[in-house]
Amino acid sequence: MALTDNKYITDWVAEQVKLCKPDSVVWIDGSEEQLASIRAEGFATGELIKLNEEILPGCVYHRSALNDVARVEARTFICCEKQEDAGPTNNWMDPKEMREMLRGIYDGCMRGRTMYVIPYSMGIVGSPFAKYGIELTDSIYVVVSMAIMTRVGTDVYAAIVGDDYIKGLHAKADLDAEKRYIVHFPQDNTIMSVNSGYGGNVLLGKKCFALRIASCLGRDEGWLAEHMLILGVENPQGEVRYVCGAFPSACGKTNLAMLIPPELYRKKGYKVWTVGDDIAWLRIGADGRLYATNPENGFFGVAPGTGAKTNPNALAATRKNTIFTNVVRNLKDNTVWWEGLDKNPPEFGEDWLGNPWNGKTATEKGAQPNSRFTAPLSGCPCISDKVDDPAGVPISAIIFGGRRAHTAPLVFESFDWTHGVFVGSALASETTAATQGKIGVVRRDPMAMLPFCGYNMGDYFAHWLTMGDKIEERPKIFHVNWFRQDDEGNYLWPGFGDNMRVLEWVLDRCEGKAEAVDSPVGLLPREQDLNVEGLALKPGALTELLTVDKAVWKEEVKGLREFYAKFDRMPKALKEQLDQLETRLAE
Ligand code: GTP
Ligand code: SPV
Ligand code: MN
Repeated sequence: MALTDNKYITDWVAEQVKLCKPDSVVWIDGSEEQLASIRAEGFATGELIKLNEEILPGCVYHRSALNDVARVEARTFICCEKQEDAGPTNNWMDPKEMREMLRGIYDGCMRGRTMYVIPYSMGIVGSPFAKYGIELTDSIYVVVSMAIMTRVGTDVYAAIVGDDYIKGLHAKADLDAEKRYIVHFPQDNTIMSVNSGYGGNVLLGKKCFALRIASCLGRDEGWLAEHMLILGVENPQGEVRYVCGAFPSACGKTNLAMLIPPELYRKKGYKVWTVGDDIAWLRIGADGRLYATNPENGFFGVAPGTGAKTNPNALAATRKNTIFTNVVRNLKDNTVWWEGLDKNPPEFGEDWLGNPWNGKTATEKGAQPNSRFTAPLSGCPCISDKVDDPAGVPISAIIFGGRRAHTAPLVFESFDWTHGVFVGSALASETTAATQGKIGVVRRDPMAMLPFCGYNMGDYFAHWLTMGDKIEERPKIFHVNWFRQDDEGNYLWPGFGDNMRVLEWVLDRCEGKAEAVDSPVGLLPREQDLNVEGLALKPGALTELLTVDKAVWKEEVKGLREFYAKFDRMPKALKEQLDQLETRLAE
């Protein structure tokens, strides 16, 4: 039975039912009772596997299809009216044509299945900044995941006014990769996803809504939807300063957001608090400062590499009520394992494909490189007490970063907001397993938003510039690179908890307490400006980490010029920044 009498919702659901022809429709109310019965159904069909209730209470295991383990950018579309409004970095198709084609794919695709109606909120229900969505899906995995990642419940229906909600239709269909489409219609606030069961393609509140659609809303309403972590650094005086960080997929947002400072900082009383690990909605507050909220309610984090040494907080967050996707199953005690968890892989395991896997002798990886955990925010030991504050947290600094083996120094500061926007627009990173395609090739990923900006990125850069004009106390903008390597391919910087040392310089710069020197690319710390006490850096490593190689950067400028040339709508101010960088490099 429908749980709302809002005609804008019931009519739309009825239309989708007519199209997809499910055997039954279940309206999700968000209650634990209902979720438990849906999980039980998942256990019965094998879509979900219950894990060891003593060791991992409330946790389940799930596998997605072999050909369906990451986002598919080539099959992701922004179908606004005019192609130029989608811009040169998005796939586009005429919205009418796309709807027509999709109709053929969705027609009857839920026969023999149940359609679930999920009412969800991005942000605190009823808060002025919350946005609502309804996702229709034929996947139990989606239902239980959305219940972790977003705020699901009947209160969402009461909060929706008229047709002011994002409509999402997801169908697994046949999981046919050739007919897989992730499509956004920003003018109708509609998302259609078909033939996938992988999180990033099907948890429609996340990338599709909170980034692609929300970026369009932000453009129209004067705010920003960003692919950013949000963290708070508490100093020994008990004051907390907040930082946002945009790094491309699988480049360290979750890890930085949950950082545990090195002992020497902990002894002094430093702490890091997590507000968000993937998405930030940024608005200008009444006091003229920039405020960030995390629209999500959970973490959809990369499993491999998450261990007691690298990210104990993330690991702790996954010990209860978590869904593990495409990791190794330990058949002996019905738990999970992945590369980088510990040095004790299971002997009697099952790899992510479901084949027998002995971690003591295996030559192949057991977990898919983009295997993930879906865990509630509330399970994270370092979750900020501001995470549920509808006003959000005031931002002191914005950090852009990527994986660059060479080129980018450990950290630099931009000269001002406009230069900072330029630095964001120039962000590049080696590709990872988070998206289908080749891994390890450098690509431009402006503001880490290349796959997530729902409109023309030239307009998006202009929007960033305009936001800067409106913010009274602008955050300083920085660039970091934890991934610089020596000639043998070893990381020069220890990363993880030790990134605190860089955060300290960043925040001290914001308060005018730290020194910096000029370089062609921005303001750099001198070696003595970074606290490296107790670090066993290789001789010369720090010097190299803080070196700007002009020859390498001249190549970078060339690449950037090619990238900029793709845009008709590149703001003049950014083109001038590029010219100025080139001039500084020639000096
Ligand atoms: P998405 O969820 O895809 O948006 O990714 P993310 O940016 O949250 O990435 P995440 O923090 O999950 O990191 C991905 C990988 O980078 C993991 O395998 C980490 O172990 C590795 N990583 C994170 N931080 C560091 C670091 O400081 N140094 C090094 N060397 N590796 C890191
Ligand atoms: C990313 O790829 O940036 C992610 C994971 O955060 S997904 O939700 O799959 O997009
Ligand atoms: Mn992400």
